[in-house]
Amino acid sequence: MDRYLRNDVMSVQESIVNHVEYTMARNRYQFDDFEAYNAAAFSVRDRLIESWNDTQQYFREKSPKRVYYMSMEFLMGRSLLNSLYNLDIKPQYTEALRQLGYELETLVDKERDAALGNGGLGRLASCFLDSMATQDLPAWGYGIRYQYGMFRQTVNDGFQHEHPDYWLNFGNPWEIERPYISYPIKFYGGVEKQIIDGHEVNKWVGGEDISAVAYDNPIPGWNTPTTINLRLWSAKPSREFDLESFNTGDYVQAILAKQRAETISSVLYPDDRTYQGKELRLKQQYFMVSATIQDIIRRYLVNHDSFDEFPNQVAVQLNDTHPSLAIPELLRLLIDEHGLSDTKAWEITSKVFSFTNHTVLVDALEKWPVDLLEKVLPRHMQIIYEINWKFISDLSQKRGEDFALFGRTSIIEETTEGKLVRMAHLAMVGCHTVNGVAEVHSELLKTRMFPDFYELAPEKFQNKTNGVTQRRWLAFSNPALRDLISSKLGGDSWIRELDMLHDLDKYAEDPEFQAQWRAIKLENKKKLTKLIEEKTGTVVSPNALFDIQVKRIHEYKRQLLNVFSVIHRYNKIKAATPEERKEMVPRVVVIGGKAAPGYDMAKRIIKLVCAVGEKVNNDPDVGDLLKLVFIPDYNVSSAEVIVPAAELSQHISTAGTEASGTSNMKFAMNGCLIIGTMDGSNVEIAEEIGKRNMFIFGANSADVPILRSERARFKPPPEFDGIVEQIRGGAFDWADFLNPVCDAVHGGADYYLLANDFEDYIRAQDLVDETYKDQAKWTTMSIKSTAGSGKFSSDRTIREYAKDIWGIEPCRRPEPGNPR
Ligand code: GL9
Repeated sequence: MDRYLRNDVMSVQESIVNHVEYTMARNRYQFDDFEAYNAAAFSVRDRLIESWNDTQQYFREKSPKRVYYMSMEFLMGRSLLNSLYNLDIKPQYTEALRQLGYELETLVDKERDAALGNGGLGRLASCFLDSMATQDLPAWGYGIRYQYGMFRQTVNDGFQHEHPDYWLNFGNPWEIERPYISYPIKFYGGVEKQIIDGHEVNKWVGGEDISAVAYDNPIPGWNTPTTINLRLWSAKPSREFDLESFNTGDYVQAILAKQRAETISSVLYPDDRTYQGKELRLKQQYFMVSATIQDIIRRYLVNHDSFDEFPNQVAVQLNDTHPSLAIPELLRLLIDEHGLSDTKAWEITSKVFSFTNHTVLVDALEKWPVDLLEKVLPRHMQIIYEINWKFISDLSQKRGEDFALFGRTSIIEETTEGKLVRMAHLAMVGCHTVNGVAEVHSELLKTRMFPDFYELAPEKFQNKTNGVTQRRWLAFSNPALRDLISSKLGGDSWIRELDMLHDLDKYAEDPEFQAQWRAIKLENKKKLTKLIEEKTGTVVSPNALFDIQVKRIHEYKRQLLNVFSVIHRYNKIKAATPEERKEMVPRVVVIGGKAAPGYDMAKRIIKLVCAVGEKVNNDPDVGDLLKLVFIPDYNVSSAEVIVPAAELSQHISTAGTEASGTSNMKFAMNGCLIIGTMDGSNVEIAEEIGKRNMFIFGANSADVPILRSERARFKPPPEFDGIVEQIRGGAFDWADFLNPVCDAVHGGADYYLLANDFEDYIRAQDLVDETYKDQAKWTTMSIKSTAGSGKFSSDRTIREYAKDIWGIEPCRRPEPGNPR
């Protein structure tokens, strides 16, 4: 297959101008930055489509086993720069645009983020797509094309406001609408026994029908001809008109009723780790699952006439339990629509699925009321009962009539308020593998979360430590550092083999290299300084130590502990003599992140950050010694500016609460030092980078339950109590509003053990200051952070999934003499 589109500057320019005129119908001599961005994006999209088509054609010819990554969230961010780099056409586009009078860098900022996710879980899915494409895996992602992604956050006088994310209002050049690829999706109705060919079968009848329409999003790999697909489903009214309501004469009402179908894919739920039993959310999950499984079966049947080969051709990874209705859905389609026996259908289904757990917080585990499932998905509820019945019978064969065990492991939980379906148990029974996302987390799954299942089927449990793509998070967002690294490693192969970064260790103490390393950091800090001023109005000095904590606001992540240490620092500055102040290391503390709209405590924490910032930033005694800023609307694009500029980043969750964390990996890659607890992937980062190159503090996960049980007898450090009193006493105003925050960490409360870890945290923070005074030492640690971060490439994670869970292999299209 020869390429059709050419990538020389002239051809690129012509293609951009053509899109201005013929796609956007604007004047080709006069268009603004947004139009220029759009035209450039359409022109890149043409190239993506070409590569996408050739890749998919090749997959069809070779027919390898494929993996489907199903996720309710994909936090993609922007595409223009990523596509230009991955297709290796950035220089031509830069030049073509320059000649037309536009600057690529300016246009890049015109793109709206695709924010179809909440945080770590959704971003992980996006990093995985990048790694699957780059490693030529026959893989597709499946999800929902939400019309409104993650809300936009503004902060007014310290209060969070949520605004709709109108990301599609000005069109989305990165997607390809496929109106002909659509599937019927049913809700409600009932189950009827019918006799077909002399067999009794269950048929799901009546109810409401809507359609799922496909939108394809090409995902190019880096330095490979492979472009894979992310297929997102959008809800549309079904084409079969509901004749009854049309015939009764109320035509307009009937149309309006149809229109409501679209609400199913309209909005992403912004709740992070608190499970809410909302009917619309259940319908979203089933909508995505049903469309996806129908699509997978259709593709499989193109070149198969029985289902025998299905498990050898299809692997499905469930990103958390959110898509776990895929298990009963595949069973339903195989049994009710394709006529397989229950036994055969189960044999196939149980070989196809695997699932990832992403949390240790019990409130986050999904449990749908049986009543709700029975109403919305009556046939699936039947199937779930059958799966459970089979599971419990097998169990009683193995273990005898151990009713306590049945109660603990049953897919159905009986509560005083009614019965619930435990989705994690459904997934555990229906999947061949379950994995945690970091070593400690995977251990907690076995010992604390699902010990019975572990005992019953230890072979199902695996660990797959998370990773991030070094392309977006280092090579593209920190180009100066990329060039410096490439100059030492003899080229850019490390962009696909991140372990090569180890070789940087050699230069960790080289003064010349250190100077270059620091100069790059300083430039990145200057860029962040601009962003901070734009977004908050606060002017900070790029010469201060940049200390960053950006992530969802959650009590377990302990942004509060960070604020307490800022107050401690403020008090110290106030008490210091002018001579002592001269010895202090100036610090800019940046906090950012969204609070779930219904999470009252998280919103009060944001208010506290802003209130303390207000006081500190305007105190003439303090000057540049300390600034505290809250950056509003933290998202993928702002992370791309923040991460390369960070010198210290905080990952300070109570041990045993953060499943993995992934931003710590991005920061470490960019030479940022970590202050953190022995939690989640910090533990493995410490193994790779060395504890002495980090600032580790606090209780470990084995201590935590003990400390909690002894808490009644624990006396918080006087300083900690002093800070609580300071807030309560109105030192930062808003005392009444902030009291509940104090109550949560005071006295017998403090579930996340802030008071227990406080003194060790302050010790670690003091060590940070001492170390920073020795810039050579700091820079050595910084270089070693980058050098030691090779393990945390999502390429490594995906290789492990492919080998240990999916059983799939790369399938790379040969390129006739053309690199791309
Ligand atoms: C999360 C975990 O809390 C993180 O520790 C983990 O790194 C990621 C990815 O595995 O998954 N689970 C989860 O529900 N979220 C995570 O970040 N939440 C959001 O995505 C907001």
